[in-house]
Amino acid sequence: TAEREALKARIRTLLRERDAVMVSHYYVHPDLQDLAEETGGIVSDSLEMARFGRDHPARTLVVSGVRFMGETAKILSPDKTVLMPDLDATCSLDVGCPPDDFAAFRTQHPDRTVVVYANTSAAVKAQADWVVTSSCALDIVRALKDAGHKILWAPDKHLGGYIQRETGADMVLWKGSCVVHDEFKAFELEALRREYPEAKVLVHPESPAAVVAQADVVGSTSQILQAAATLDAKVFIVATDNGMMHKLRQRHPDKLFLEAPTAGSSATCKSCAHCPWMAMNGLRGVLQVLETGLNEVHVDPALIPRARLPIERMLAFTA
Ligand code: CIZ
Ligand code: SF4
Repeated sequence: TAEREALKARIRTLLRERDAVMVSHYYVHPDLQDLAEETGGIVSDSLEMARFGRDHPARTLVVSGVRFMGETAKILSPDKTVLMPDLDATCSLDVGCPPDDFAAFRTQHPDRTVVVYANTSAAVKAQADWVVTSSCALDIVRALKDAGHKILWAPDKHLGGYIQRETGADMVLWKGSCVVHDEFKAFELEALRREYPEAKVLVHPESPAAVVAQADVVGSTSQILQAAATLDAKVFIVATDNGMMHKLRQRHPDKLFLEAPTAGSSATCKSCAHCPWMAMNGLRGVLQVLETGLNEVHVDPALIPRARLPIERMLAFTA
């Protein structure tokens, strides 16, 4: 619409004037994904968002995603200004892993190497040996296991369980979950697969084990994109936040992408898998923070050096 185009035009101008660049996650609204790419920013997963923000020369990063992504950007670039459309955009994994409770959990397992998922607060990252995202978690835990480490894992129990099954590593798991991926339903997925027997099934490992077990490819958002490009198939069933459908359909207009069924599936909403916090990001919010400088992400400076260490280990491991 005309209003959307006017918002985008204004944002483009302000990005230039403010020496700012947009960093968007695959799960946010398509407008924010496309605008980030058109203006020299990036749309990606949390690992590449972190790397891009660290390496880009712009003085201001506008992060469309959820709180932990803005915090990671700030931790890696404390001298940059990090703005987010809505500072209340959090994540059920972050909320479900309070720093004090996590410290107590760690104390019960002093002999274990602490590996935390990027979807955590700065105060939890500051207690970790390693930070991982879903695109590198498997490789990092496998390397740690091979080096003789026992693992303390937090917070996603499904991703942790998947890694445990794949690597055979000795892991104790925090029992958190993602409100979106936890809702994918194995029984309904079986039914959909019977309807589309030629479909390949792509599953994010934050999903329950019975859903992961039906996957042709288990992987992060970037790995799901890659599978859609490389697998010899025309139909895919995708179990991850449906924000992902935009990039999949944009890159492969000749292929059919079906959303894996969730508890909320119905005639009008076959799958209702969309993160309520990712949905808080919009063009209006981006424009507002560029105009006003409001919604700046702050991380306690006392936490930054310690939180930065395990993130930089991950970036070096995956470089
Ligand atoms: O579910 C999320 O928040 C994901 C997939 C984050 C990420 O690592 O990109
Ligand atoms: Fe967190 Fe799940 Fe939302 Fe990702 S999709 S930000 S893991 S609640």
